Amino acid sequence: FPQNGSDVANRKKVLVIGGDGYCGWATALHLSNKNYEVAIVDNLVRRLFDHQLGLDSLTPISSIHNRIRRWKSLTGKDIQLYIGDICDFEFLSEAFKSFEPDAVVHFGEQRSAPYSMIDRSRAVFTQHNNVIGTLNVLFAIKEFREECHLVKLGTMGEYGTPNIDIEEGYITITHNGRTDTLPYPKQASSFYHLSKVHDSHNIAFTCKAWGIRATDLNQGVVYGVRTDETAMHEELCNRLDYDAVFGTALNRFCVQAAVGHPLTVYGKGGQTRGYLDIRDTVQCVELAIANPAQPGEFRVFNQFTEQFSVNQLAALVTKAGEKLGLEVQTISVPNPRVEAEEHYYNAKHTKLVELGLKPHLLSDSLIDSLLNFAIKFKDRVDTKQIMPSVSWKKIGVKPKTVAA
Ligand code: NAD
Ligand code: USQ
Repeated sequence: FPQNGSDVANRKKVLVIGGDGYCGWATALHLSNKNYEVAIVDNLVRRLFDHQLGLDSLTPISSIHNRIRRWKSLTGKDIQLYIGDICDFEFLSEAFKSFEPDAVVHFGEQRSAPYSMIDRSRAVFTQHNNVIGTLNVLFAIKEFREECHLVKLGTMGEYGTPNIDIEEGYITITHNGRTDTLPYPKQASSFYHLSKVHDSHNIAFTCKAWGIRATDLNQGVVYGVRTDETAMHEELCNRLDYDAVFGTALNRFCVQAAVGHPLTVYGKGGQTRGYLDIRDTVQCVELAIANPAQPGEFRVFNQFTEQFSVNQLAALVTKAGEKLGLEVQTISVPNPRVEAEEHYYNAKHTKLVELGLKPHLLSDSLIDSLLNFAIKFKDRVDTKQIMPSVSWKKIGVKPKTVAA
């Protein structure tokens, strides 16, 4: 589908940092399909973590080069590729100057809480990679592309689990007779989640000081694997992590059910979080780009569609598994994390809905399809990677391996 010159000139240019990862790959394809001009920045460190820790995606994934070639052959659309580390400011500057983005979507961080709690060096790597990477993006926008809108992936985990309702970014407080609207208190509970808190503060400050326009998407836990675009060809298939370091709750439970491993509920299982389908991740990011923040505005959206406790997820997967003839057991695993296991949780999430989000709520059919996906690839599952091996309390300075 060749583009004529004026079309190309009018298309919004979006730089997707972390575009080879789970959320980033799905988003890059979605935006390209929606006729945005897309470039991916990634240093492929996520693939390196797999090699270093002996892990692998449930689904076989193609190299980033083959992914992009396949996309071009199927749709005629180009995705540009900049391989490099955003902590390297010279590399990032060149990518900015050559692509001239109108929006930057920043997924490019070390995103696993357990990874950040393996040992001192991984804790330091996580905070350095995430905080300095984001600072560099802020400086690049200031220096080369002042009007560019930053859409930054934050996390619902920045708020922790307070005993009051969680607002979207800000809370209005009356104290000693005076009232102000202030950033909502942050109580993160891993070095990873804390890196997101530090990012949010740096972004808020630069919006105020330099007039940068930014949207912080405090995303909940993502589940699912297929999006319209990644389902078009096996070479476009997304990654699906099920191991105890990078796998997240519902995705892990579906893979565990498929291979006959008991579902690993940590502690009492009352831990409640916001969750969303990966098809809604791509929708939310597109909505944020299509409706940019104003210059100087630091906008915060809570990006999830439903809340579940870990016990509720285990019950849903058990029911869906039984329908498919699987015998699903659940075990209570001593909690490797330090977190509340029974708590109040009620988080607002209306701003993206106001912008037009049409959520894909968790349904039996989604769990069925995720389970069937897991069954299809069950021979690729290394069951030794399922039980948690990273402890929040036992973290120390000594370099650790996490092999079973
Ligand atoms: P992912 O690890 O699959 O993808 C992140 C990508 O960023 C990887 O491809 C990695 O190679 C790249 N990257 C990391 N550091 C980089 C650097 N310094 N320079 C260039 N590239 C770099 O993670 P994901 O699950 O796709 O998450 C994406 C973002 O969304 C993260 O910021 C994460 O914190 C956030 N998020 C994810 C979830 C979830 O459930 N997966 C939930 C909430 C928020
Ligand atoms: N949990 C279990 N059993 C498991 C795995 C997890 O009980 O086998 C529990 C955890 O203890 C925790 C909850 O489920 O209470 C969620 O854990 P998770 O591993 O699914 O998610 P989390 O560590 O919070 O991190 C993931 C992503 C991260 C993102 C975050 C969004 O890896 O990038 O920021 O979800 S949120 O949880 O809203 O902060």
